[in-house]
Amino acid sequence: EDPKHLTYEYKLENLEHSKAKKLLEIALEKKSNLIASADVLTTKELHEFAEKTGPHIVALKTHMDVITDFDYDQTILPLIDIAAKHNFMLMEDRKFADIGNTQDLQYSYGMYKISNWADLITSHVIGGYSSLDYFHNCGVIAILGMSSEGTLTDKNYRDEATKIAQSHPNIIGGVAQNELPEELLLFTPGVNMETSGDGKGQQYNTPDHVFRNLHTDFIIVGRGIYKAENPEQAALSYKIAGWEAYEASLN
Ligand code: 5BU
Repeated sequence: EDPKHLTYEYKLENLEHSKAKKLLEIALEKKSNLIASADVLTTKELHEFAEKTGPHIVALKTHMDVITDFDYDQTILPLIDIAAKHNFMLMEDRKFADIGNTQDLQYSYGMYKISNWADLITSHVIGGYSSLDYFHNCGVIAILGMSSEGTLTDKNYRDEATKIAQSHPNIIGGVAQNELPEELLLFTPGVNMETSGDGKGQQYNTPDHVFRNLHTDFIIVGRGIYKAENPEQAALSYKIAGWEAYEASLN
């Protein structure tokens, strides 16, 4: 009988994209499926958060445009070193949503120069298949479904967006709140073990729920970690909870 949830080993063998393989290798090595979302406001907090959570995560997800003192050399270069030291990938949650030419410019230019350092980026697929052609050297994670109350990503949208994600070679997976075809890695934000919402539309589930019911591959946790009294301990707790939920979902 087929297991309910495919293993990381199976996906590592069957997925082609080098960034997908790398992510799965780190997951197996660290026994972690945790991506920490570093939604902090300063370079210092970002680096401290990366140092503390680094040993426990497969990737650090950023919104670089909220860093108030962003400076490429001061913010990005040390972060690259921290990521190398603790062996995690860098995921910029940029959520591109434009025509191909503009996305090409936003990806490589401006002050963030995302293409220089991001292993993974998020992008809407609202601009259509060819809008995704310019994301070279990174793994693209398509926004297929959102976690927020009242999102417009209804079934019809998700189905059409998923078809683009399945067929585009730059795309390694999707952000969604539903199960995806096996050739796409599933990344699920809206994970928190303490609360069911944030009063601003965010809707939370537990790690257990998202592995058992959605067969997710990676959980994304922000405030559950960076707002915790002890973020390092919280990262470890989410790492353990995520891995146990993954193992339980295999049976
Ligand atoms: P939180 O603090 O765990 O709620 O943070 C969740 C993060 O995931 C935050 O950076 C969001 O921008 C991101 N996110 C999300 O919460 N839901 C979605 O559907 C997508 C991204 Br897409």
